[in-house]
Amino acid sequence: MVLTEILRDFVGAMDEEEINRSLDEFLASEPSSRAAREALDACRDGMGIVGERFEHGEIFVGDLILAGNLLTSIIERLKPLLTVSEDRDDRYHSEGVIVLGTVEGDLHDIGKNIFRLMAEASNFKVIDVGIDAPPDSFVRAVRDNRPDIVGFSGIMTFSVEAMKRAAGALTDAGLRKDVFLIIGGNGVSANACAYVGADAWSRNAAEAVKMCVRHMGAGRTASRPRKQR
Ligand code: B12
Repeated sequence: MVLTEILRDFVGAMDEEEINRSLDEFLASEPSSRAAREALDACRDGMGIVGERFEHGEIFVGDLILAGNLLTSIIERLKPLLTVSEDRDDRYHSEGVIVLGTVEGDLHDIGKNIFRLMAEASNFKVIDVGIDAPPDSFVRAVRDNRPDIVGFSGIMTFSVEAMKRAAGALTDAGLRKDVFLIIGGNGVSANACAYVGADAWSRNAAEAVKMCVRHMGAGRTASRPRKQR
């Protein structure tokens, strides 16, 4: 088994001791940032296993909290590698502004925080409205900061409805047309993207940051100069 698969299984089993041993071994091999992102993806798959175990009644909410803390500590250790990249796309520094938040009713923020970390590493300024963010908080943040991009994070099934409400609130406030709207989280899909009326969707933070960088590049033409804030 390759190390990423081992890591996925230990995260799935929430075996802290083995996770740390695998991570020690991984970091000692002086991995590239691409390898670190693959390790993180493997941990996310491991969280999928944790979710299934919860669904089957093998583990309980307290274990979800523990799993969340475990993933947060893994991210802390991988952080130095996640904020650099050998990809040409990622090295492009965009200087865009993103308003980001986990939509109303949803308390999950680990994925959102990974996206934030990676976006900041690509020189985006991120205004984070936090978790369980009502539509109004997005409207206020967009009005105050005139971002280029708005990101909705959501992982619960009902979060797609909450995203739709937040997008509707931006439209009602006359702000939707001024921003590139991207949605993310385990449950998002092309269908969800169309339903919410977003411009893009992703279940992978690194890919999503690339989309945002590309959007900034595409937006900066002579006829569409950089926003004045
Ligand atoms: C850890 C966890 C928790 C922790 C969260 C801690 C935290 N600080 O976030 C706690 C204990 C709080 C929790 C609570 C609950 N949870 Co929970 N939880 C999980 C678990 C195991 C992992 C989530 C996670 O962190 N994944 C890892 C991250 C990295 O993945 P990600 O979020 O998808 O993020 C990636 C991408 O999607 C993307 N991304 C994320 N955000 C964004 C935003 C943008 C703009 C972009 C572009 C990209 C992007 O980038 C990330 C990295 O690539 C999942 C299982 C699973 N399969 O995910 C269940 C899960 C989500 N939880 C679930 C449930 C049921 C609950 C509770 C109701 C339990 C309860 N009875 O109380 C509560 C709900 C609270 C609420 N109202 O939100 C269900 C949801 C069912 C559903 N379909 O709605 C799941 C799927 C478990 C299951 N299979 O039953 N949970």
